[in-house]
Amino acid sequence: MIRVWGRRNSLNVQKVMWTLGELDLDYERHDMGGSFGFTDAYRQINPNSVVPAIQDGDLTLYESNSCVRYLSHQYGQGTLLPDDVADAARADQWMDWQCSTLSGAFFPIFINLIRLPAGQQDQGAADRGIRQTAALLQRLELHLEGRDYLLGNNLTMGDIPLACHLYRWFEMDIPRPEMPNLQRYYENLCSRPAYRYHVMIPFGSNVDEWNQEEERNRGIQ
Ligand SMILES: N[C@@H](CCC(=O)N[C@@H](CS)C(=O)NCC(=O)O)C(=O)O
Repeated sequence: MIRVWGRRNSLNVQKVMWTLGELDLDYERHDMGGSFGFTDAYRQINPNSVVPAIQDGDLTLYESNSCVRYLSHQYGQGTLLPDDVADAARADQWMDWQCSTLSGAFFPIFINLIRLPAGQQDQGAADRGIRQTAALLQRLELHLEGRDYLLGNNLTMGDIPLACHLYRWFEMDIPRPEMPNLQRYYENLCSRPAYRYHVMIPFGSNVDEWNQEEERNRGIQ
């Protein structure tokens, strides 16, 4: 039984939950972070006071992409973790691109349009984020030509971090340039039950609705 700490509406927690869902693993999720706060016991596991963290046997681990990688290596050889070493490296590359590049462009959009109260929002920062994210996604658009997923025909761990952003990108009330390959990729993701269950969780259109959704998801496994 794998334990996960983290609120259900956190993008970084969703990476881990979706991985568990794809691998059909048993888990127990404990609400942590956001309106649930952080317990001292949790801070012993993740002293950074962010979510997620996981425990599998003797191993406790934080950093969402490391958790996705661990679960894929341990339980997803030949599925989420490609057998071929070069393909595994390509999957790693996309995971790193998400946290080194995409995440920084996307963060100001979500923070300023959803998470902050109206008086504290910085529309200029959100607009810059929208432009930068669209430019980055344009690279994906080119890459996805002729591919169903980032590495080809099958979902791998390389898709997971990045695709968690796409639900928000496609569902937010923001301008989006037309990107047919990205749209097709998103539809492939939406056809996966584990993506729908763990990632496609409504986030509302402002911080009050966000908080209501967070509460609505309390305790849901
Ligand atoms: N690099 C870390 C970042 C974790 C992170 O920033 N998590 C956010 C949620 S997505 C968090 O814990 N925020 C504070 C909170 O939820 O209280 C990871 O990928 O795990």
